[in-house]
Parts: sequence; C-alpha cells; structure tokens
Amino acid sequence: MTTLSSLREPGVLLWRGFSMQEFANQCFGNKADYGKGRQMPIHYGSNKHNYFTVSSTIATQLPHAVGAAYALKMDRKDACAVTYFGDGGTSEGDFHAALNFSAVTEAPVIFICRNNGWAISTPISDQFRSDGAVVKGRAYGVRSIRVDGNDALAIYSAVHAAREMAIGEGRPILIEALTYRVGHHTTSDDSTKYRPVDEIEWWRTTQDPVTRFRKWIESNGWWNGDIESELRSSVRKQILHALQEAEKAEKPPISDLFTDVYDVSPSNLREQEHSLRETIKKHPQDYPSNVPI
Ligand SMILES: Cc1ncc(C[n+]2csc(CCOP(=O)(O)OP(=O)(O)O)c2C)c(N)n1
Repeated sequence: MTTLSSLREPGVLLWRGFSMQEFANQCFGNKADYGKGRQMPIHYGSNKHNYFTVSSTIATQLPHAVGAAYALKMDRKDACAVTYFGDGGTSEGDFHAALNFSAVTEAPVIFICRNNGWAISTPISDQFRSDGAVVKGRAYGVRSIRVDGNDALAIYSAVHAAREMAIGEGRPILIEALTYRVGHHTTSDDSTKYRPVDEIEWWRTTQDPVTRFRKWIESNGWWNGDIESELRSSVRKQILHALQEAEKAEKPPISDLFTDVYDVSPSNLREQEHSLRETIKKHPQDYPSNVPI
C-alpha cells in the first residue's frame, strides 16, 4: 500500500522493516538520511517502503493520496493508497476536496481518521457538530465505517476488509477510528491545562489499546512479563546504538541544499549558494566541521 501519513504513523514504517538506524538517520539529518537533512526530525519517507515523506501541514497528504491512488488505478496496479489524519484534519478544505475527488474518480484509497477527541487543545465539540467523521464520508459517497480505535484486532480486520474493497472494487473507503489522545499533544504541551486529569486517567487505565492487546496475547499464552522485559531491553539497546551511530555520521554536503528542485538552478539560488559558501569561509567556527563543503 502506498502510504501518505501524518506524524503519528511511524508504526507503519516499523512494520514494513524501516530500521532503527534509518529512523535515527532521519532524526539527525545525516548523510544517510533519505531526505538529505532537509526535513525536520520525524518527517520520515522511504521509496523502498512505499512511504511518502510525512506531512506535518495538516491534511495536505489527503489530496496527494487520492492522486497516488488514481495513478495506481490508471496503471492497473493491484494496489491502493492509504492516508492517515486526525479529527482536526477533517476541518481542512483538503479533507473535503480529497473525499469528493476520490468518490468521483473511484480512486482506490483508504482514509484513516484517528478521532482522538482533541486537536491540541481544541475538543471535537469545537471542531464539528456532525456525528464524527464517518457521516462526512457517506455524504461524499465514500463507503465509511466507524471502529473502536483502541481495539487492535478490530482495526486490523477493518483495514484488511477496506483494502480488499478498495482494490477489488476500485473505490475509496473511510475508516473512523474512535480513540483518545492520552499523552500531551507534544512535549511543549501541558494538556492538564485544558482537560480534566480524571478524564485522562480513565482512558489511560481502562481503555489503553496496548494493555488490551497484551491481555489478549497473555491469555493465549503468547506473551508474558519475561518476554516483554527482554524485548524492551533489546529494543532500548538498538535505539541507543542507532542514535550514537547517527550522531557520529557525516552531514549531507552543502550542495544538497540547492539540488533536486530545478533541472537548471535559477540565478537567485546560485547567488544564495555562493553567499552561503562565503559566509562559511568567513566564520568557519560557527559551522559544524563534519559538513562536506
Ligand atoms: C495547516 C496547519 N495548521 C495548523 C497546524 C498546527 N498543528 C499541528 S498539529 C495540530 C492539531 C492536529 O490535530 P488533529 O488533526 O486532530 O491530529 P492529532 O494531532 O490529534 O493526531 C495543529 C493545529 C499545522 N501543522 N498545519
């Protein structure tokens, strides 16, 4: 599946085999980063894994996903596109344009809306007065389903069926996964300023999807505390090793800042490159020494 995600889907990449080293290289923007150090950290992308570079500008990935899906259909590929976004994303014009285009062009695309109740400090009651996102899909003529987003097996089964339909019937599908953002929006957010601690605790202690899934695999004898501690310690080691390696690695060459957009570099870009090189020559102490000029 061609994937166009927002920032909350590194799990898709992990599942497809993107390595810890590849994650770390992107975060450090080193020479091995596929984005050549041009993106902010956590904006992963990988051709090899059919994963478009993450979009942090809300909902811009949705029309792109429809275009990618339509191209797959034109090329008669046995494949579809999938795109992810939050409840906040449904207020963007791009969401509406994408849904309408996908319905009219019968593009094989799966829209996965993570309705986690909050867009930073904006609750869904200030986001829309419709019954969530699922009804919007239906209004545009897109088959739509609502799933318990904290039930891993329900999600697996819904996405599996959606993929079969998208490819087999050549049409878009919308999945609204109902969930809750237990954590703060980012490390610079303190969500206790705008929502009750009791509410967060209720979701954390009674609805946590990882705890639910763990209980299920434990009850089947496939998991226990020992396996978990071993896994946690091995993954921790892998992450630390990957971060150390990524930090040591050379940065991309300066010339990479000015390539890949134009076939022939325009004069203003050439001037900027010249000016940057002159500045580095004048103030070498202010620039990292491991950046090839
Ligand atoms: C077009 C645009 N407007 C504003 C922002 C700033 N911003 C970043 S995340 C966010 C909230 C996103 O909420 P939601 O779409 O519900 O996704 P969630 O983070 O809850 O998964 C906002 C407003 C942005 N990245 N892009």
